[in-house]
Amino acid sequence: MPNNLALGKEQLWSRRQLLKLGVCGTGMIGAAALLQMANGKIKSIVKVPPVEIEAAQGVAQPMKVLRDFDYGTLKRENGRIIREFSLTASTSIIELNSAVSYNIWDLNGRIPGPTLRAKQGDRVRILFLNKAGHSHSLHFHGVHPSNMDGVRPVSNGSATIYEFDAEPYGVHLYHCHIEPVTRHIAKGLYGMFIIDPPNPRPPADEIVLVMAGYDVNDDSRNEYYAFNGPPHYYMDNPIRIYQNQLIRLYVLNIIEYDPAVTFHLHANFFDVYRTGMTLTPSEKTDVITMGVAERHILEFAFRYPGKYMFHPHQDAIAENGCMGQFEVI
Ligand SMILES: [Cu+2]
Repeated sequence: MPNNLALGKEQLWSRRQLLKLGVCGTGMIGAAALLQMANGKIKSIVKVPPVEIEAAQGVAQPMKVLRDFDYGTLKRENGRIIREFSLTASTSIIELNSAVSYNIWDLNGRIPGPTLRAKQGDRVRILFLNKAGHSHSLHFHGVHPSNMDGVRPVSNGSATIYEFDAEPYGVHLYHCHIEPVTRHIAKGLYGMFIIDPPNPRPPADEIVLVMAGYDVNDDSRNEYYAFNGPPHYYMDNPIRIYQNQLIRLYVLNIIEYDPAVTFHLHANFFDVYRTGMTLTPSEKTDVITMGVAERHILEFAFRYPGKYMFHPHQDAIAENGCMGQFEVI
């Protein structure tokens, strides 16, 4: 069974990559050749190790969140393509460890919310339904008119539509903007919003990491931290990646109450594409500082197999849950 699953996932991933590159239908061999023409360094299509996603994980779905991109539903209206997304806010409970549960607001039954993905210039429409028992909103980072800025409250039980052009390309985010904003974000109402450049980036194993904190005793300080939902998850369940495979991390810091954190990767250096708004890296480092809502693309490949940790180098934050590891195979 695991082998069948593995094959299925790899095929699925390859197809998704090909779809993104617009070469679907040319077949695997043709596609691989096409990639070689596009970039002399690329030897084959992207290889992604199989991921076993537990069936019922509730609101915390860290293995799914890693490589789960929501491209929306494409519709044609008045000769224009609309990329339509649906986001529903609800209430739920996340298990932070075996002893601590925490009430949160989720989006589409998960924390962080879905990673929405569009291409620069797409018309984007977000149908937002609020069933979370309190007024909320969705404020998107990017360029859009004032009335689409998502700061007006959407009362419990009602819905609204946000519509704008996806620009500029980069790694952006969306979050609730109802006061106290710190509280509304810290309780789960955030997600990543990736706008791809007109010409796609080179193929890579693309991975989403969202750093967040949890203030469970209302003292405006975080007691727990995490990547993609539950604390410490990727320490116990390392993220498997392939040796010498280009890895593209989309990293967001949405930790409230702490002014900034760093992101550090062990035994390697990464190329930094600040806010994902460039096609060439601005620097190479192994630790980068990120203020609240800052996000970057970080690229690297591992030369040697084994396990390698990643975490903020504020070690107390790492030790309270914002810590994980890659397993290079
Ligand atoms: Cu809110």
